[in-house]
Amino acid sequence: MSLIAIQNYIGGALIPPASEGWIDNFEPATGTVYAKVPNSAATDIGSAVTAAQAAFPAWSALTAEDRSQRLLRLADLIEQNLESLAAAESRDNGKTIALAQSVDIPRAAANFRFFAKLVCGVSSESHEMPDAINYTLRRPLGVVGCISPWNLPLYLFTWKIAPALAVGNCVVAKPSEVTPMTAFELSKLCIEADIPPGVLNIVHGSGAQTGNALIQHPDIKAISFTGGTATGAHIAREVAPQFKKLSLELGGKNPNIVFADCDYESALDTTVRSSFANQGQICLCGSRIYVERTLYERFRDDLVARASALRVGDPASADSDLGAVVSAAHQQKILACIDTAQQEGGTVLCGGTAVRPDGRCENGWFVAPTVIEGLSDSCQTNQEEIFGPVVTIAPFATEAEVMSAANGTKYGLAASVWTGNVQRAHRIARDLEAGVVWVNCWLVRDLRTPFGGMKASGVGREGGEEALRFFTEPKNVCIKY
Ligand code: TXE
Repeated sequence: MSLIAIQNYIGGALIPPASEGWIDNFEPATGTVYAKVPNSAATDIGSAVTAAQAAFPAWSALTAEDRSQRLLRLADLIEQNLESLAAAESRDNGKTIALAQSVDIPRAAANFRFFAKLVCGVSSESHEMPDAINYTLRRPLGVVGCISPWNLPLYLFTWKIAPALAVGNCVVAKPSEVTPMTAFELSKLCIEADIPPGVLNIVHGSGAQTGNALIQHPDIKAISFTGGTATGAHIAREVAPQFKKLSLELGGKNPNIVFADCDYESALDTTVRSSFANQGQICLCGSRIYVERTLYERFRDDLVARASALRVGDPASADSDLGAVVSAAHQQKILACIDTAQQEGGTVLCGGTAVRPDGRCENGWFVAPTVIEGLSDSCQTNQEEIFGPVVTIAPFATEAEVMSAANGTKYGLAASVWTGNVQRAHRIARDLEAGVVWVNCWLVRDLRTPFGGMKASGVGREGGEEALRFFTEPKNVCIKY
């Protein structure tokens, strides 16, 4: 079988990397190589920036409505190709086709649609003085860089690209080299949608080579990054002396706090989802479950029963609840984290091992949904992101105790709280160190709201007008009466 050769999308054309360097692209469910990805070098990034600079004057001069029309056309095309994009995402990432069809691909279309509409309605502030008036002009930055991870490939790629383009920037974007396929498919749809050449450029390659070349390029005005916290720290160090704008969406170690007065079935159902959706590879997944002591044993036993009943297998099959994790290296990392948890004194209540399905997926990278009990709050398992289908569970006695545990990590991305007590819900939401707090729900997303983390989970916010602000430069104009 010949390998699919993924191409860069530069200046409106699909082209191979200048240096002919390639990376293997694997299908996680089977463990086989099925495509090759350009490992682009600084010259490819340079060509993309040149193309984007050439496109910028005309693109930024279009009316918001004109840009919006182009992006809406792209959203339409994503929707029209939902099935093939979902199949491609599932094959490339290991997630179930059902999840890609219901979440990833619809959300990619929604990202373009949402920002295309939002940009048509923006207004800016004015500040009046007795003898003068100030108004704020918001201008696009120029050429910006977007770097995205492998867990929600097209979803997170478009979440950055859409607002950047909507406000008139041109973009050089680098998807994860681990899951490049739907970004490649998107470049074909951009050609079909008549997105002007150079407005969006997609350059594939490793973080060390292509990603570094992108963040170093002197003509890139801003970097929007989602990925690991260590990579975010590296990018922050590199970019700060260049005075680029920087948005970082990083990891999480999110608490789920379950009080005895919660709606039990809803808390349990959602906790199963927030623990294991996408094989636990969502930065918003809850990974530390705290349950009020009076409810603890019942909730723990039901969670373990539900986790054990989840079917792990071929992501293309409608019978699978969980697919494969993204790579062999990631599977090894997750299994090593489970070993560490046991060395730290944790008891594995279910899962804890790799899964080897029969048939075509026997060599794929699967991990059983895992629940671990008996660990201290300060141990590595409860402090470091695992990013797999692994959660810990522990009882708590008081609100003060659980708040201290919940806030006791370096991360601060998301949290979910389950309680019927409205005062407590507000109090906890106020005091949790997290950029997103869900009360009696999880992953309910309104694209207008600020999205991002505090502490080691990131800097800045995406979503709604926050994203439009990030991708523009405000300028105060003062006119004397
Ligand atoms: O992410 P990386 P990795 C967490 C999760 C995971 C860990 C490592 O815990 O186990 O991070 O995952 C690009 N300059 N998350 O190593 O490397 C890279 O090519 C510029 C959380 O896969 O951060 C890819 O496009 N770019 C998370 C992107 O950064 C660089 C999602 C993310 O990859 C670069 C993914 C460099 N020097 C992992 N090095 C979330 N918050 O959603 C890498 N990249």
